[in-house]
Amino acid sequence: MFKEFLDLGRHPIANAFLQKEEDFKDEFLFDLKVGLDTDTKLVSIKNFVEPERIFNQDYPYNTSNSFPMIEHFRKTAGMLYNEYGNETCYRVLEIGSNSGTFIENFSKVDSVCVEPCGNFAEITEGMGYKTYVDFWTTELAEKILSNDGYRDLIYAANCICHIHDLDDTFRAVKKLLSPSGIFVFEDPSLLRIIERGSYDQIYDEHPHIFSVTALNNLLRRNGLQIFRVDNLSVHGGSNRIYACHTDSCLVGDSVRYNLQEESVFGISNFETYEIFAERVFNSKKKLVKLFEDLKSDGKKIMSIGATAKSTTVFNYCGIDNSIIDVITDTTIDKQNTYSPGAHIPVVSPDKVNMIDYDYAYLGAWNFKDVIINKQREFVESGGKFITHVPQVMMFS
Ligand code: DWN
Repeated sequence: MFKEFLDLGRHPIANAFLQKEEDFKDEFLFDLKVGLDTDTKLVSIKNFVEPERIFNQDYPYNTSNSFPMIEHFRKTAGMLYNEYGNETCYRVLEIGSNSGTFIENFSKVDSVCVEPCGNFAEITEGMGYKTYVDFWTTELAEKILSNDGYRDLIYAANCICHIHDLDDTFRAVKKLLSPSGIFVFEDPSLLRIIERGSYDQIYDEHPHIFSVTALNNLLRRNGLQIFRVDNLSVHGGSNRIYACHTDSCLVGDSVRYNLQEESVFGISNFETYEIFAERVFNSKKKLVKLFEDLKSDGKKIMSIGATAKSTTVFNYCGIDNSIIDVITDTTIDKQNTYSPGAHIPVVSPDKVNMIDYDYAYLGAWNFKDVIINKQREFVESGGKFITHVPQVMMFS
């Protein structure tokens, strides 16, 4: 049974940046409500947005724009190759290959990409990787099986939690995975989100927020089994899940440890989510009050990182251009646009003189250290940062 616990109000598509002011009136909005499935323990949003509205030719999030993520994928690929690879048998498939930052570490001959966003599929095709421009389904898995054969490694980063029908997703993996193959995927951790109050990880692109507990239930009923879990620091705390065909591998201690940690934390108890919802509401009240106080003192505020996360914060908290003058982002496709829903101008960092501002809100708080390092002059001239994770605060 789906039990709702959080109502974040009306929201736009988190990455649908608007090209011009005339586009504001036609903006698509939906009710962003969140609940727990009391049977599987899966946390999901209530109203799924059709994936074609989100993942299409105009999808702007490009992993290549975040140096820490390029490094993360290089290291991940190296680790997987060293620990599970074999020179004679390593047929890879990446679901949601974006701009190719993971797959570029693997052979062009044996690797296959799946990417529904045409703009990114073109990039991996151009790099020499066979790319299916499609959504991940059992139908597609059957097609790949007949064209390209079984896969020894199926990998997906920040992608599986984007897919509505998880049973179909896992059945599709089961079909295509070689008998001794592994399915490795990483997504934000529900436990870390609740712990850190980072409700901004909830938006249209994330119809599900995964706990290891829920994944264990869902994978099992589709003939797959988790055998290892790595806790990662990326994106504010993610889990990398390793799964195999049921009974084809030994279940490691990390699985028991994570399930136990989540159980002690209360991940299956509805009360945990009611407390989280209360915390989210208080976070909004504090952030809005802080911004209002700063504005009434005549302070100038900008924001760094036009993230999907900041779309959630700005729309939930009703923060617009009267509070935040401008957002900077290093992604070319987001520059010279307006942020979804809040309609704050987004520009290249070169267009903003940081020392003209008193405060910088961290839309990309997950890259806090990298960003702060680049902003020494801002801090030396008295500038301060604002974040809401793990709590609403200012710091320099
Ligand atoms: O799962 C998802 C994750 C991986 O990426 C998606 N559903 C959408 C997206 O979420 P996000 O927009 O919250 O992701 P990031 O990785 O937090 O985005 C960081 C943004 O900040 C990028 O647009 C690049 C920008 N940036 C910047 O302007 N200056 C990043 C750094 C490090 C910087 O110094």
